[in-house]
Amino acid sequence: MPLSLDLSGRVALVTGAARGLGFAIARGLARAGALTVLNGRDAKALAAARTSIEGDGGRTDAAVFDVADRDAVQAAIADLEARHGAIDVVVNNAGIQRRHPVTEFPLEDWDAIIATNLTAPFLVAQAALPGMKARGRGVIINIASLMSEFGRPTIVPYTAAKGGVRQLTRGLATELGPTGIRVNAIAPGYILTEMNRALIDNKEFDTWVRGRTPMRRWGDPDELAGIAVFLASDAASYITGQTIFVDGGMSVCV
Ligand code: GCO
Repeated sequence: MPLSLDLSGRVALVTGAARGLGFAIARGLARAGALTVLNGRDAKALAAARTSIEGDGGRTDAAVFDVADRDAVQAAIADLEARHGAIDVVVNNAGIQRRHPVTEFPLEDWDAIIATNLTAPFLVAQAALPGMKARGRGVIINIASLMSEFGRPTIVPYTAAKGGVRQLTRGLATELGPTGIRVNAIAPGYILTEMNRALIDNKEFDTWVRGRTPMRRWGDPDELAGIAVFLASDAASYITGQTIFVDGGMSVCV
């Protein structure tokens, strides 16, 4: 079988794609030939992201919906399938982060983190699966985290959610294996994104990340695009249920 990374003819949906990891992954999938649908809740930001990717030669569409709203997800997926005939690849990237000592963590912040980081990937997968099953193929890529495996103070809900994303990936892969639908996860380490701005700007934290990471640096969002293209492609045809850490080595050293 040819080692093909070509995504021509495929339609890929990336949630939370206006900026950061989602935008970098969407651009990577478009560069590999996929018609890439960018999801977010800010139509203006999505339009700017689309212009950037199309200026790069990519083909895009946009889908404005709240990934945590089941009815909105169902309607959006139905609309995309009507417009594009199929959704071949789903990247569940949308995520939020809140940081508080666990004893002071507001329940509404817990609820928001679980809704966006864990429930939403389930909802989007559940909406996309009927079409994928009908076609006998499909790829779901969930964005997990270094925190799927490790903890750190002040981000307990995020850690719980991302631990769940790893198991969601395994559960979906197990149940869907016979259908030809593959489900994998990417676990980023410390990446230079706006979600991490407060950490990047904190000299002490920045020094800790660089010292704790074998490659002695933060990752760039574009360094997540390659693994996304690979997992979406036929080159990964026998890979499912896996979580791939893209973290400069942080997850393997003491
Ligand atoms: C934090 C960060 C991390 C990173 C990333 C690591 O507060 O420690 O937000 O959670 O964003 O998820 O994989």
